[in-house]
Amino acid sequence: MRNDSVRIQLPPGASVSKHFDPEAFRNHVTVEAGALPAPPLSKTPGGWLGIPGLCYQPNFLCAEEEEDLIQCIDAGEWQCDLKRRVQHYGWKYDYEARKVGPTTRLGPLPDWATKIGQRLVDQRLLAQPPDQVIVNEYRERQGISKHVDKTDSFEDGIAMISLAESWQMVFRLGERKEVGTLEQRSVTVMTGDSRYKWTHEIPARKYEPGPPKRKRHRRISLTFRKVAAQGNGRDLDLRHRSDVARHRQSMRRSK
Ligand SMILES: O=C(O)CCC(=O)C(=O)O
Repeated sequence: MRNDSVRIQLPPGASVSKHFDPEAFRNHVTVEAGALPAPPLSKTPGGWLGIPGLCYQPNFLCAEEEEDLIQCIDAGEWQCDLKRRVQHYGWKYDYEARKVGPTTRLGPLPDWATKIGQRLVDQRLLAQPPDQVIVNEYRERQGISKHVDKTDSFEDGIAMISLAESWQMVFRLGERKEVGTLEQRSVTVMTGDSRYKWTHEIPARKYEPGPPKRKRHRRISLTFRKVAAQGNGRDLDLRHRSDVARHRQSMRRSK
């Protein structure tokens, strides 16, 4: 038997029809059964595309799971006040005020989102269970402009799952530009520099460059986040840094 294979002996006449999920089995053995310490947080060495803190994992979902998820999402209610359609779960993100707040709590995540959130934690892709999900639907030319997810609304660790089509995402920091294809069924996780220093965007265009060049139809992304606790360390740190800057400025003025 190879190291990465499992042999199960069945009684004569028995057959297995259930899909065997090797990743879930590995997690059961290494995490739930407690026989071995939990594996370290999955990280692409040096970061995917050379971006520190960026992690990419193809085939996070199987084709059947992807299909089921698209069905669940299409049965949900789309919000149509942006160019692209969105759905919010857990907490509503207020695009005008550009934040989540105590009044924007929607309730617990639906089952499908809780299960995926748990898998992200089990696979050490996220450090804590997410409590907010935004579903984005992009059709043809639609995209999302470059941005950093709000640091005062969301914690470190943001997971983006891609469904239906494989489209490129562009990451930028100053003069640097990196482009990666988010394949359908993959997950991309931003932590550290990739989450706080780099911007990310989905270009608005009709075709994916390829090769082969492909006409875009529809991509759905599921973004999993943890809403930041009020006054968490990072907020205080940012406040502290601006206080320091203000203090330095007033010292310069008083000289
Ligand atoms: O489409 C994606 O995968 C990313 C979406 C995104 O950047 C966002 O919701 O802030």
